[in-house]
Amino acid sequence: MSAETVPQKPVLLTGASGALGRVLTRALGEQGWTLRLTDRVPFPDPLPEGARFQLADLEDGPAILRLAEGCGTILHFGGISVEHPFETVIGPNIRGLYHAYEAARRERARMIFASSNHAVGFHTRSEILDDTCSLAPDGYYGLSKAYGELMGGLYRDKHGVESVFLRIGSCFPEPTDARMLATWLSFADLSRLITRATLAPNLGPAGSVVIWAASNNSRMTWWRHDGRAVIGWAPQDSADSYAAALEGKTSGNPVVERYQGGGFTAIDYSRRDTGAA
Ligand code: NAI
Ligand code: 15L
Repeated sequence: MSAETVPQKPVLLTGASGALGRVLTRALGEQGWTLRLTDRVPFPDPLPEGARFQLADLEDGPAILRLAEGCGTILHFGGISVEHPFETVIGPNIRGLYHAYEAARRERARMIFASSNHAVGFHTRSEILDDTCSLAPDGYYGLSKAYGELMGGLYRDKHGVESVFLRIGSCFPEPTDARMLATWLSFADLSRLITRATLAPNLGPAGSVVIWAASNNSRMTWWRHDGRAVIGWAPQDSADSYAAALEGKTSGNPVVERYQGGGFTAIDYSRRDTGAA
């Protein structure tokens, strides 16, 4: 196996038993990668050759440090993945994130952080965002992702830890509503993205990049300019072929339709209007 397709050191994947963790385990396993998988629930699939799984809670700092020993990359996909009350989010997504960054610092590993479009979800759909746009979380979940990107900045500036911040749109087998005609990321594009983010020899002078992680959807007019050229990634799939079936599939809720974050923005929404002009 050539050094250009397989990382030299093992790769730690948190959230391995989740939807995207399973997709990545299969794809990266097929590429011959040495994977250390972890989650707080058992891994439900057969393990690929070169992979080993260990149950651990992200809130158990020493366990995460042990799991990361010798790893060159941490794919941090574990945690609460949709909107929940603050008290539910804080342990896995804030304390757990801190443990993952401490492990990256100790190992001098690159962090590939599954951030989310919900870190910027309260930007309106008429805005075009660059990777330098202001954070605008649309709930406690999005806030935890924004915090993760800020924590990555701290660990870069203070400790030299490299980070790839993936602002993932909607990564599912296929798009299922009109919003996803913009935000959809195919599983194959995700796997190629993780491959490039891991194997890129460096992340440029800044030491971190933001990626708008969506496929090549012609309706993706909200996001532009990111670090994809630095890591050598270009999405190959597109939601466009689903347009005829999904174009009319909207929510009917003016708040949901106004903002990029869609349904998450309307959860526990208590303004009396539909948002800032
Ligand atoms: P998922 O909910 O299927 O997987 C998350 C995994 O994290 C689960 O297996 C869960 O058991 C594990 N986990 C939760 N708390 C934990 C803890 N305290 N300790 C150890 N493991 C814990 O979510 P999915 O869809 O696979 O997403 C993966 C990552 O990508 C998440 O961080 C999510 O926020 C992010 N993301 C996903 C998007 C998508 O469209 N699927 C979009 C944007 C971001
Ligand atoms: C996310 O961050 C979630 O993890 C995922 O379940 C979807 O809700 C996605 O965003 C989205 O915005 O479609």
